[in-house]
Amino acid sequence: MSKYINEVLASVKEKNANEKEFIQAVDEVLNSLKTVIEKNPSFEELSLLERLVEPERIITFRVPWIDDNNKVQVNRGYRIQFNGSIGPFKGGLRFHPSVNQSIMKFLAFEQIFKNALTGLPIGGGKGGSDFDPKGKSDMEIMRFCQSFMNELQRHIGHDLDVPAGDIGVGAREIGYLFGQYRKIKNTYEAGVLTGKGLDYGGSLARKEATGFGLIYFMREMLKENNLDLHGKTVTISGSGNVAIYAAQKAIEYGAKVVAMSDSNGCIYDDIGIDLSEIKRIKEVERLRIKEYLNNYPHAKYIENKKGKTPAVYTIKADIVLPCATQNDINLETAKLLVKNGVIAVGEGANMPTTIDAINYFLENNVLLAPAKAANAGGVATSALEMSQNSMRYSWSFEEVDKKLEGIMKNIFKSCKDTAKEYNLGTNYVASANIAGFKKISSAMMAQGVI
Ligand code: NDP
Ligand code: 2IT
Repeated sequence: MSKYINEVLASVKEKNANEKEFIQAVDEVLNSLKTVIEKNPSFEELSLLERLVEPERIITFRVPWIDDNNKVQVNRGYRIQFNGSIGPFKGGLRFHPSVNQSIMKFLAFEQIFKNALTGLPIGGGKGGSDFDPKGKSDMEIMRFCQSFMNELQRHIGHDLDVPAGDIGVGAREIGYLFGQYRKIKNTYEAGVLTGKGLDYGGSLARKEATGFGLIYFMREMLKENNLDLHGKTVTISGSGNVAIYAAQKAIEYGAKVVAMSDSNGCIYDDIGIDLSEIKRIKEVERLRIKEYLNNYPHAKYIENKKGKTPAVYTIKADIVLPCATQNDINLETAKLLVKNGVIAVGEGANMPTTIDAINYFLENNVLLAPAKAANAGGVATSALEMSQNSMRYSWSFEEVDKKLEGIMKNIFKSCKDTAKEYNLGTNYVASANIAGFKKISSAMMAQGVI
């Protein structure tokens, strides 16, 4: 690695010593950039990397709300506005008890590169709260969202920062957040949030976009390597928004999805999972995945064991799609997957694979579709939602889906072309980082020392 990169990385580790996820995300990106940095001495002269790893702004705030027992609860809210050089800050909101500043910063940092790869004018941001939506009533969710927006509204806007969903935040939460924003601001600013309901400015195909986009990317990556999805066995970690629509598109392309999971465990259905039942359990009833066995008693439920490989990864598959959370696949899990013959891994989640596991996959010729590229379909379609809001117009499902497919094909092409230019073989992890970095660095350099 170049001396400059080493120095910046050392300083990131020192300054953010307790932010292990953020350090991991920076480490992975900076490690990919050696050749690019060495070719451009002006990056060091103008401290470009030091600026790139420092968020433009971090906002943290108190979120007090009243639960159904009239008890006052307090959570911590965040919005990280990491890099606005190519457009308004853009990225999801995550509501999960594990949320902390490190997780927010890693997500916002990755979002910069992902958003650049889409080719659309969106900067990188992320936000959320350590609020746990599990077991909360609908009214508790609403009161929490309203209180969260009471503060967040000061910091967002359709030309400033545009949040959307992520773990624990879907159409219901976006609805409550949007309602509160509209009430406080007394204006109909549709493009301030994306992932809205279809009745009030949402885009068709946004719900499906991350999962569909992941499979479009996977299709392109497999095609480039003379493979396809047809007849392949697929396992998916997670059963939320990304997992469900990745499963739908994979099934449409002739793959057989045999396992899906939630944080408690996985279901294994060797005939192929009935996705309409998963949608009922997760999207409508909001129940645990093991409920699947009630109507499909031939299926198996395997519970996760603390500290052990998540159950879903113990099942043999050709294609594995981590669509749950970060660091889901560590080295031990990667070794098991390789032993079981995996040919491709598609990262629907953000940073689902640890750095040593990534390296192990690459050394063992597993095709790896990296999150920043492969799951960019969600945010890209969010940007299409913003366009439609600005036009006060909406496109059909087919129109949006076609644009999404085109965007994912372009993203794969830039990963492929960059891999070729830098002699990276099929290391799309590095090539996605380089392709994203090129666009951001060029915009930052053009805009002076900011
Ligand atoms: P959802 O809340 O809809 O679903 C999350 C799924 O992941 C659930 O099945 C959940 O299980 C599981 N999960 C969450 N946290 C953990 C954990 N700590 N351990 C094990 N399982 C967990 O979220 P999304 O589908 O929207 O997001 C999934 C991933 O995709 C995230 O990494 C997100 O950042 C990423 N992503 C999302 C995009 C989007 O448009 N929504 C776009 C790009 C990336 P349980 O219900 O038991 O918690
Ligand atoms: O990680 C992500 O890209 C998202 N959660 C989607 C962000 C968005 O603004 O649609």
